[in-house]
Amino acid sequence: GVLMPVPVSAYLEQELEKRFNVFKLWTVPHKTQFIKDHATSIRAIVGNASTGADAELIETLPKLEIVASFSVGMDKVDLKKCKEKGIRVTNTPDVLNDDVADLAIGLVLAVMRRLCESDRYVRSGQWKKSDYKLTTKFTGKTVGILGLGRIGKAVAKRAEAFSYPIVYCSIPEEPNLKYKYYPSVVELAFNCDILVVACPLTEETRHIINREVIDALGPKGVLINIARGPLVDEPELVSALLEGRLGVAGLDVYQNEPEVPEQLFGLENVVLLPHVASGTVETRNAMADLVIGNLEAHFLNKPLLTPVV
Ligand code: 8YV
Repeated sequence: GVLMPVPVSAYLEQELEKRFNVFKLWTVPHKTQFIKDHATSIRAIVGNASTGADAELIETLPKLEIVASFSVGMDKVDLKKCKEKGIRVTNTPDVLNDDVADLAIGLVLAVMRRLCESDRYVRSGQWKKSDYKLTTKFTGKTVGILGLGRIGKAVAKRAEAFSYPIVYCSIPEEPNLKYKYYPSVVELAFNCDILVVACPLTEETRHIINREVIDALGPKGVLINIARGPLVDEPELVSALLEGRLGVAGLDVYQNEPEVPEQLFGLENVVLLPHVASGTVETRNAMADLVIGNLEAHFLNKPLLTPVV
């Protein structure tokens, strides 16, 4: 059997049900009891970016062989525990790079050219009553990318059409001759106009965007986060936006989703999206196919398509 703690994709559910006995945890009233009752028949978990497999769940399932996450980010899976217990782990890399990078550029344009605010200005009838204020030019500004991995590179490729120069910081350092490297995120923030956060969330990167980094980006700076909420010290971000110490922010992810700091709701210098960077039909189906491919490979004793552990 395959345990799904949360719904992730209707197409994936349907395809899994053709092949496996699927336990949909969100449909049962007493989850802990249900897991106990079925513990010995659950051999796989399919979670996502919000709910993966923590140590407690892994310990409850003695027959667990594989965690196949419907996400590229692995911060909600206890990888150490999986390694210890010989449980395989897979994710869904690459198939979502284009969408996430597209959305990062979309957010830059949205915040710098005030697209959402302009839309509200037209809809509310303000156009007839007041002049519209000028915005800020994107082309020619410096884009800084934190994390030049699969997604960061896709962002850089798109940014090349707008930005000069492109600069980056990556932990560990990712050699790239095309773009200028800064060894620290503070230096990166100090030397760019637009900072795009595109690195994985780990113990080392939690709150990597702290007050010092936000202040280095400054009152004209643009912060874009399409990675993970906890990479940013959220209360610091909120106060910087409220106080005008940071220019604008485009956010797809938050510290405690689906909670979003309500102080941001009244601000015009933010664009807020509900964690949708990979959310196109095409990409979500490709992610689902990877999950299925990995599970099939595992149960047929073939090499996994996208192994993490
Ligand atoms: C998803 C994500 O939004 O891949 C990731 O790491 O955050 C996302 O693509 C999520 O897993 C969809 O359920």
